[in-house]
Amino acid sequence: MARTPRPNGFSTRAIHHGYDPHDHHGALVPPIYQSATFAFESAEYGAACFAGEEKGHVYTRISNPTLALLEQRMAALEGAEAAVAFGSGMGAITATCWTVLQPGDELITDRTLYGCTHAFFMHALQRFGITVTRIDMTDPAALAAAISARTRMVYFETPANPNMRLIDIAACAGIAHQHGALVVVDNTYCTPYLQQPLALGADAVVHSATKYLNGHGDVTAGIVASRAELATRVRLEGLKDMTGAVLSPNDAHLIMRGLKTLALRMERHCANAEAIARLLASHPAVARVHFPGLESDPYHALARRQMTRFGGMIAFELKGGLDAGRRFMNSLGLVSRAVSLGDAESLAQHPASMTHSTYTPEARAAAGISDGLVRLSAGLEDIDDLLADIDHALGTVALQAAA
Ligand code: 3LM
Repeated sequence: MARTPRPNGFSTRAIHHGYDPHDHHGALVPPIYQSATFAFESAEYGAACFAGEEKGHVYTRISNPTLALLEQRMAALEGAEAAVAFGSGMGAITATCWTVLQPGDELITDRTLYGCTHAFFMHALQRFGITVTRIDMTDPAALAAAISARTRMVYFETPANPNMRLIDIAACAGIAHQHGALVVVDNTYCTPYLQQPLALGADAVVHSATKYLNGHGDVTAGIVASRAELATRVRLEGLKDMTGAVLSPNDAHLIMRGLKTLALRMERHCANAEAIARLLASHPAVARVHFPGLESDPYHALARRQMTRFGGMIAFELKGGLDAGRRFMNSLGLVSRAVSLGDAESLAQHPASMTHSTYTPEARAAAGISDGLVRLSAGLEDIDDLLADIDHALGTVALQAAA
């Protein structure tokens, strides 16, 4: 009896998908095609490639075999037909928006977004005649009330950077599709290991691959994953002509190296974050912890529905506000004071003066990003060392408050 083909699991896809060493002299690790251009067998073949009649590689800003393998793997992990790689997450986000949106269109987004995405929407898209409407999308009824025939795109992060608001992907996608709008979800915080927005109804997923996907803090990169027709448009318009934000083949190789351990790393990031969140929640110096893994968190039930674990990111407020937050950060020894996230090293930063300083103070307040908020990316270190460092820094804050 013939064996029914069983789809490969997540890590098997992350390690093997799209590559057979025997097609490449037995090289176990895919070769890096570090070439900007590709020689044509004949003038006719080159012309046919340009006309789209042949599928050969022409120039790395359009396609490259090393980038193509990363793209196939990311599509396989996100459950997409296709993916496109970029030189940064902002490259992926801007290329998607420039490809899809036109003057007169409306984009609806949540109030909380990564600072540079917010700046791009408010300062660039609006300048080119696109209306950006910011709502509280944690309530799908607010989307239902705001959306209209002019709405071309609904865009959100979940969990949102930096304050861990969660948005119901299936509910918002359902509303958006009734009005013919495209749903784009930034899946950077979760990676496809924890959350699969396309399976929940999103049309496109964008990533800063700089973060967990690479996981080692040594590359900037971005990914868009979607159905093939949209990905081709994003490649030929947003990437090739509008942003030119191409990824280098060497960096694509590093992302693929990171993907091999993505599942293992995410489990450890999640476990470390859960332990840190519990320490923070029980400490007298802490006013509020934003982490969906805590049963008391307002997004706990939604996280259980649409994520497989709660992720590696935490935000929290200290009772002493901004001053206490600064003192906490300056008292850390093992945890680095740095922006970015998803690295092996644990990182702490202050959104109001760093990643989200692109907001006006009023917009930050409306998004619930208080001046005292501290963001922590739980790394892969030994949990006892992390807890000791964080507990020591919290103790410094508590001592100062008592003095
Ligand atoms: C940060 N974030 O520290 P790149 N989407 C999300 C992100 O968090 C980011 C991007 C897109 C941070 C970077 S701040 C100066 C450092 C949810 C980046 C953009 O272009 O690869 O950085 O991705 O929160």
